[in-house]
Amino acid sequence: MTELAAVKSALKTQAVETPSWAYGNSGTRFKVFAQQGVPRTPQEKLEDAAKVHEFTGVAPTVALHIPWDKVDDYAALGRFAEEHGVRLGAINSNTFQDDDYKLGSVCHPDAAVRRKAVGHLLECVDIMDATGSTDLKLWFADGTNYPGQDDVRDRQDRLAEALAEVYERLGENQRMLLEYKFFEPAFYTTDVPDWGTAYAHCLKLGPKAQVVVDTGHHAPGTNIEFIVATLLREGKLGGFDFNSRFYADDDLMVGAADPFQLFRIMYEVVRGGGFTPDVAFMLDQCHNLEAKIPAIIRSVMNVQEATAKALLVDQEALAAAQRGGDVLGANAVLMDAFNTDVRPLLREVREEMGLDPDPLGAYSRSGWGEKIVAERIGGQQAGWGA
Ligand code: LRH
Ligand code: MN
Ligand code: MN
Repeated sequence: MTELAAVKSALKTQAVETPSWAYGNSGTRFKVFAQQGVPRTPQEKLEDAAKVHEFTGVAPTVALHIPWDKVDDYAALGRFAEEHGVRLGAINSNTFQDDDYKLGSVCHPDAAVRRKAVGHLLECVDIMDATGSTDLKLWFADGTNYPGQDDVRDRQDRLAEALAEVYERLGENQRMLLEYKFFEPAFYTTDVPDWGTAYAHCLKLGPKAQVVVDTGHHAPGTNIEFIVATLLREGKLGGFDFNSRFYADDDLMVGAADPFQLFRIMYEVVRGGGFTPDVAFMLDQCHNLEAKIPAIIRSVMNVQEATAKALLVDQEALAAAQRGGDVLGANAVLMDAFNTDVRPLLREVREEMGLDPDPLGAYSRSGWGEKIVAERIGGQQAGWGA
């Protein structure tokens, strides 16, 4: 039988990192529907993130995206975060919004453009030094649109060279998380399209290079939990960018499209011993229609629910059924956990943490939503859909 106290204490130590860009206005290439009260500065994004942490108790860090969150003094921004009860988390690089990067960044055929891109990545490590962030999250939009456009093998060499230079610059307690995505904005080849390519680069680089799984970055039908299990077995799972998708990289609230998939992923995390600070649970979402802070609170709760269910799997009973070749029995053990209503358990966990058992209700009653609408005029764009 699963020990309930152990499940509860694991849930209390879970940490979900929220992304600064999810607090700003975002949209699609068709339209950004601006919302009232959204942050105008990185500091205001941190204030909102602090509210998510205040009401959930499990969102203590905030990921930054550079240059979307550009400030003069990153150490001061880190102090600002701490004064508000949160810390700065992963530094996300951006080598995809500059005109120079039309044909790629670190894989660009022109060495001068590659230099510029690597310069940005090194600057991100400087920012990590100032903020105390341990993770550099790299996602490259690099790729090609047409067969023959560039040499795909040479592009891999350029990528490896750039990554090696950044890897060398990493400090003792810093690591790089390499994110893959199968397409978009490139439509023919993408230079880091899948976990295998990311894994091969990370393996060559060394222990400080890890793969990050963005749940929205796979072809439909991909068995993401298998990738998670494999990366954990190899000691190469650095973390997640959680979101959900119906079609492509939709960046919808995690657990909204397929809570069963999220449960299966979390089960492999638990099974593979990945429930440690070495595996970062980050959100990477955009809230184009829905109110942002409540959507992020909801997302954190969705991660908690999937985690609670994964922790409730009776692993002994499962192993026994598996050993005995009891296909239906084994499946039933897993489904029993998935079908458990864990909301009462999570309410208890929150009460034991000194929180309101209903984070969304508590946020709504706090008046923060009305306050920011009244005080913040002319909110900032997240960076997407600009
Ligand atoms: C790319 C991505 C990557 C970026 C973020 C804003 O699609 O998932 O993580 O940094 O979106
Ligand atoms: Mn991502
Ligand atoms: Mn994405």
